[in-house]
Amino acid sequence: MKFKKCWWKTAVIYQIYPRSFQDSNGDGIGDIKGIIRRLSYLEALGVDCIWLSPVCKSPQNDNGYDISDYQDIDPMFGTMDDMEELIKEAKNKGIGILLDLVLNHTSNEHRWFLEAKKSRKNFYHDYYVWRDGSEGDFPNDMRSVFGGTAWEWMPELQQYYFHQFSVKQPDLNWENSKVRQELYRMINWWIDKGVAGFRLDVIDQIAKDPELKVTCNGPRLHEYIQELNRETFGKDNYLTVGEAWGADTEKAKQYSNPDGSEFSMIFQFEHICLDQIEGKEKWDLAQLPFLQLKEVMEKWQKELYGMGWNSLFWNNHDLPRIVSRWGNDAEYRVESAKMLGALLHGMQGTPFIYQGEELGMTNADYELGDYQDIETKCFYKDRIAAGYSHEEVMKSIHAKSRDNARTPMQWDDSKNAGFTDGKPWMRVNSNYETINAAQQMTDEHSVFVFYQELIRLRKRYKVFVEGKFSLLCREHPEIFAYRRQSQEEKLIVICNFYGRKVQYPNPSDWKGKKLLLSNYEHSEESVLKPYEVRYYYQCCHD
Ligand code: TEU
Ligand code: CA
Repeated sequence: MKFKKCWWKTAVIYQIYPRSFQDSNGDGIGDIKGIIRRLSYLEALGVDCIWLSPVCKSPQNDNGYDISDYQDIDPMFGTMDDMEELIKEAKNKGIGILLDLVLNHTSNEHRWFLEAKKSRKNFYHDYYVWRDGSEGDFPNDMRSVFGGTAWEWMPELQQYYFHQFSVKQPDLNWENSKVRQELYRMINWWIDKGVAGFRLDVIDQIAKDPELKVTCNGPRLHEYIQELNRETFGKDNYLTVGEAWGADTEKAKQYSNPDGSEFSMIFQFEHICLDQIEGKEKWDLAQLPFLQLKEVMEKWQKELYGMGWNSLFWNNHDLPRIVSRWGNDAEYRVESAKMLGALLHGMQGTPFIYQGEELGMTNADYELGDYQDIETKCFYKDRIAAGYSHEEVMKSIHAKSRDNARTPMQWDDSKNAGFTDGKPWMRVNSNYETINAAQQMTDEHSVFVFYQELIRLRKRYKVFVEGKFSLLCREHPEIFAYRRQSQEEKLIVICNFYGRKVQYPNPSDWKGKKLLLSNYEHSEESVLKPYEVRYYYQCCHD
């Protein structure tokens, strides 16, 4: 046993999207050597682990989520030696590396697929999901997440293969035990390299059953996950987090069962899907229903208490920037970025910070031609073909494109924000001269210093990890407030979620408690300023 039981309950994770983090060789693309160079920045922030988005060999059709060799590093990112050095150097700083495992599909350039498509009799053919048919007559009407049909015709085999994502991401056939065993061998190989855990890409889609038109939560899903656990990371207390868009709280309890039979935790997306028209796509924008946000957060906090474990996140490489989304990235950028951070970090679970979130980085200020993401490009084509206007479509893209998260990291105010000496693969946000790490590391009022403090507080007071959650001011249309309570400690979190001053209805909630943290220098006691947040704390022994 290398890892202490449940060590990840006190951990804070930082997600790196390698392409956009730090370039070291001037080709305009972030790489592993670049990450190594910035480890001391992460050490200063105080995080325990890095979740590294995929760096394995890939044709980069979906920025590395299309893997052509799980046991090699893409030359764009460096070499296996670089990767080993990263693992070692990070460990020296007390930082673990979480590998992103893409087990639902491979690239169509993976050796297995190249073999599989040679003939129906090939050993690897059954590694993927095939259906007989005739050209143009699809096996059924299942759709790809990136638009269009999920079936691709292979004339040489007179068969279709199944892809939930792009045509270049054929789905693996988990029903074939050889596929599973091969993946387990690969994972154990990475375990031997000294990683601290794994993030499992779209793990709830591995047990698909096209016959039943099922992708999420297929009949054999938990059987597969438990086997995966037993054969690989279950042998020690690795941190594992499964991406599960289809999870409700009941399923989450099973995934994060304290008996350790599946994962440490999952990413669920109920809160993330609130600002879209119900039953439609993320692109179909709706106002955030604030009372519902409180309800959803409360439900997850309560239901998993003692029964499982939550991950806490606002951002990742697929999501728009939270400060632009539910904060105010103009007038109150700093205040609202801090408030949103503190709102989340006061809850029970393991917090994930996405690169640049700790700086209050904003959505991309892009024109159509600047966007690179395959999902955004497919969406634009589909909607224009469906008769939407350019303006309407661009409004959705500005709000929800995955590229909002993928603009290069803003390190300093030099050319290209210090991200690269060359031409960046994607345009740097033009606000880098005012929003950058160098400035914020020396400014005691910065978002960065505030995040440092959030991490420090979580390490210092057990109530952040253990306290039981109860919602305060339930019906209040502008205030998000809650209490965390453990045997010995109490924490009160008070947030003004909007840009107007508001009277806090029950100042007695914080009577006799110490102000631990706030995003304003002077508080007006019972009045909350725009996006104001306060932590109040009390220990029974005081
Ligand atoms: O994302 C899963 C997924 O379903 C996303 O495509 C999601 O629906 C979309 O981003 C919301 O806009 C994971 C990875 O995080 C993503 O980057 C990959 O593209 C995808 O899997 C395929 O591997
Ligand atoms: Ca590079």
